[in-house]
Amino acid sequence: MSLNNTGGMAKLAENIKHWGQTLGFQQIGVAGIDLTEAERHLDNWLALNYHGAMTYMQRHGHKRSRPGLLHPGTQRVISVRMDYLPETGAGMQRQLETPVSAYISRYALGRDYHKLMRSRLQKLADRIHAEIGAFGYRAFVDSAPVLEKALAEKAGLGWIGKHSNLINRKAGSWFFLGEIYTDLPLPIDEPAVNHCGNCRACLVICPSQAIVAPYQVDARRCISYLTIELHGPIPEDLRPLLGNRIYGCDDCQLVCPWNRFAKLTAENDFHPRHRLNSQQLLDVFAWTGQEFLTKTEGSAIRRIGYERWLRNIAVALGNAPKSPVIADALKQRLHDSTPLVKEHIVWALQRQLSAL
Ligand code: B12
Ligand code: SF4
Repeated sequence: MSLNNTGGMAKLAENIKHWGQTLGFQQIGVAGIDLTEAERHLDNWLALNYHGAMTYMQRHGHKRSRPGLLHPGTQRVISVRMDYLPETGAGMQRQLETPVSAYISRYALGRDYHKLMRSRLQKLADRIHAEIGAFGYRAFVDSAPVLEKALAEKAGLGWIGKHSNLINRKAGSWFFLGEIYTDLPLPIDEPAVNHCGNCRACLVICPSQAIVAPYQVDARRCISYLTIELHGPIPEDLRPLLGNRIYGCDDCQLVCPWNRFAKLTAENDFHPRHRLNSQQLLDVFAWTGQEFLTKTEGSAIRRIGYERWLRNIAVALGNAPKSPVIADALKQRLHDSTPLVKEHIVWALQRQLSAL
């Protein structure tokens, strides 16, 4: 293929989209690298301390919003998305509304997406290499300081919604993002247009009022942050708001009207392992450290470790309807727990025993 003219680059971009789809990506787009507006929002978000203890969000200066600083020579970003939803809304809603059930975010039920998408992106880069020879690139899936949503929006994959996730008109928001930074001057796609309109459903439903204004999430209040990213104790005033969510939170996406158009995942690897979509709180609380490791092997859940796993479940048990069985299970774990877990168990026991 001759790349010496714009026609050659346009043909290559068309081929990349086709190869990407055969590799399992639902959509592929090309963005330029000017993220000036997103950078302003990012700087503001950091200045307000909305990142909480996620120090990695501020560690890299402007590398996150200036692709050329992260990977010198970058001219374009090939942005991809992959659907991950393994089941329809009814199953999720049932699990969420049953207080003794353990709700785990749908994105984390199967194999860790970082691994799966990285290897597919590498295959896409290899395919481009096979066609045109050596070219400059680097592939990312939430693995480096990259503003994935802003890039995907520019590449036409969807718009950043009021809950701050990327939404696609025909596919909702239950998908992951990944990208290839490249020095190829591919033609740039049209950015996506915002279709949130007057809807405020996500702001209203958010259990912890973490969406403090449209497009602004204060991570310190977000249940996803509290159950996954936060290492220490969960602030006491927020614990009741977690309900039975023990790993991540999907409420703002569950309520989004655009998710009526979401497609179920085509990846077997994203299907629930070890019935993680339908576990009971008492069962997962009873897992030994070894069971935790076995049942979360290859899953994103593993990175929070056994201690935070128990911390989160203790909070959910404190939020469950009062029951002597739950109180007994909490008491039994008291003696062999770390100080962090113990403190959360004591909190849960106080709530369980207060009116028994
Ligand atoms: C940090 C992070 C988090 C943090 C903070 C979330 C956040 N909103 O930033 C926490 C732990 C809370 C989190 C939670 C979740 N995350 Co997360 N997270 C990230 C990460 C690593 C960086 C996001 C980022 O850059 N934040 C910085 C802030 C400034 O960005 P922002 O809030 O999106 O703000 C943008 C706009 O809203 C706008 N903006 C900001 N302020 C203002 C103000 C005004 C007035 C306007 C008009 C606009 C505006 O500009 C900003 C820049 O574009 C990305 C991966 C990556 N490298 O990009 C994944 C990522 C965003 N997460 C993802 C997922 C799946 C989730 C969860 C759904 C997981 C779950 N089920 O628990 C939740 C969703 C919570 C939510 N409502 O955001 C996916 C989202 C896929 C999608 N369809 O969009 C990503 C892209 C990972 C991936 N590779 O797929 N996440
Ligand atoms: S993930 Fe949950 S807690 Fe976080 S913003 Fe969405 S609804 Fe709120």
